[in-house]
Amino acid sequence: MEFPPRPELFDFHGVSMTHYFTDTWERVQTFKARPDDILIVTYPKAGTTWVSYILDLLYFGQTSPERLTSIPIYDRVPFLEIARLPMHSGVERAENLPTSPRIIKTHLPVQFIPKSFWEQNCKIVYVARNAKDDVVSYFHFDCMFMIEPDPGDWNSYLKRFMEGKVAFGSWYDHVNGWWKKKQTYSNLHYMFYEDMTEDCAKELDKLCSFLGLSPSLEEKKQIINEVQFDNMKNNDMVNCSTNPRMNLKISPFMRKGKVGDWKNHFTVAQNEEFDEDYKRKMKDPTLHFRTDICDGRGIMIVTLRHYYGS
Ligand code: PPS
Repeated sequence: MEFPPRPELFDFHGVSMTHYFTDTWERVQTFKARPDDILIVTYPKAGTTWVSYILDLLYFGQTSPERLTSIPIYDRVPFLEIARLPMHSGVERAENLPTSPRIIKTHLPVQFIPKSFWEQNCKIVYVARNAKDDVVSYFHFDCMFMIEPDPGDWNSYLKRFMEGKVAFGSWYDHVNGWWKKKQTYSNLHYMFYEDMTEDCAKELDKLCSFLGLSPSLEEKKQIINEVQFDNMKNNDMVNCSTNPRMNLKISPFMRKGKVGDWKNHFTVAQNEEFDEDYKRKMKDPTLHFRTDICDGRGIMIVTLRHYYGS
């Protein structure tokens, strides 16, 4: 398949963007949110698809199970600011969602969120992932996704990530901006990829309590099973195998799904430089990220204990 040329990054109101995310800007900004809309917000590669699938299952898994096998997750949970003409834009897809609630995804930094979401006091779920694993995941993604700017080699990519010269700008500004918003906007649930990996059941409970949902124990077990990495990787409706712009031979969308994979990519020198820079940018002691957690066996035991007792 012939892929179109990769887009250029440009400065858009202080944030690096490509035209794919700004072409429908007016329509994004004037989007009419409804009070029961739920917005999933992430910096790219933080676990958007994982949480999108969980929310979709929570709301529609029991009532419309046929959705799960017939509609790809990116159509069930549209990406608000994407514009890949002549296809329907993210805004159009969101507007045409037949569901209630509508679950919508965005990667926008907090200052770019359409004002109707605030006016309608919509529930917002923010997912954050530690910067080191995020940049590794983003690098592999940019290598294989032809609508992303050319990533170049790993070393230059890492530098550009630190400078915020990737689509959606600075990871540091994004996670901090949303963390700060949480202090004044109570309908915001801020969650971490690492916590999900460590104890998905606990995070699911917290999410349900935020959303005001009380699924049965059986339903929760089903969801936990359904959203396990291997099950999602083998599920064509969520693993992006239906997306023609992704060259999955270069890297799968569901790549490793691990905390700590950065250790396989960062050299000692890169790690030292990254840590120095990180300390300068991440001054808020209340926002803490983990770049390591216990191993997979530990995780499974934690999850099983949560449901079955020790
Ligand atoms: S995107 O393109 O921004 O929407 O990507 P996003 O979905 O945010 O992030 C993709 C990364 O999340 C991993 N992932 C998971 N990890 C663990 N468990 C589950 N169930 C899961 N689902 C998605 C996915 O593998 C990507 O991370 P990497 O590190 O590249 O594997």
